[in-house]
Amino acid sequence: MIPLDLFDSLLPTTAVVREPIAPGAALLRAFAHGMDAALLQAIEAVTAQAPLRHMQTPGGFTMSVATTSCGALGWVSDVRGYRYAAHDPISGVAWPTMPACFLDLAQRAAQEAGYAGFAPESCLINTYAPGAKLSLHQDKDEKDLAAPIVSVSLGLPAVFLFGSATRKDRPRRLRLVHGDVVVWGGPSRLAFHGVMPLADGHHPLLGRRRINLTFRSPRLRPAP
Ligand code: MD3
Ligand code: FE
Repeated sequence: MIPLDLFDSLLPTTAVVREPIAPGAALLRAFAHGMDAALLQAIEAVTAQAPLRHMQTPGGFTMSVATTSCGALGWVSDVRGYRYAAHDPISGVAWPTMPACFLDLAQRAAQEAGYAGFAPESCLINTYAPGAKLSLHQDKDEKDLAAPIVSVSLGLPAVFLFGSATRKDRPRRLRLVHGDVVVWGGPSRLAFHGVMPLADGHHPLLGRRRINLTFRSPRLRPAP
């Protein structure tokens, strides 16, 4: 009997394809690929406790993207503004704990992009049905701007827009597909970004939707 792993050392180790996309930002193509089923199962466990909902913007609009959160803090929006809260405003109880596979993925991706020691306290789960979009904005509700943001794309492909820290530069377009992970930090942390209306389609695992996981560290923590 020939052992199946006899030639393993002759094969190249599976390399992570890291594409620099802007100063401080890196695209890790297919980084979450092998974990997709585990991630989806964990997403379902979270949404069973804290259901997806269409939040109100402070300007009185209803978001086309459906959201929920897990971790110590969840991102919420209503007429009073955007903020992080320890409790789900629907149930009044703490957000579900962050699944271990979420934390593991976010930390490994951050490490791979050069941000060792990333400890996300919050994961926002954004769900896009066909037509849903996210207008150009900055993520600036977090006090710790030294911590990166890790974003995981699952399901239908999306056209992601990202510009500079001012609105005047025309944003670049980036197509993000199932399994792609982007780490945004350093000079790109305050870049304007958004998502074009989702094109209809069917994904073998997720069906007619896109799910984005956004890992953040909203609280200011003293440097180690
Ligand atoms: C670039 N979500 O929830 S995460 C958001 O696909 C949000 O649902 C998007 O933007 C989504 O706020 C994309 C990617 C992302 C997040 C933060 C960034 C890109 C960023 C901060 C600076 C630059
Ligand atoms: Fe954002």
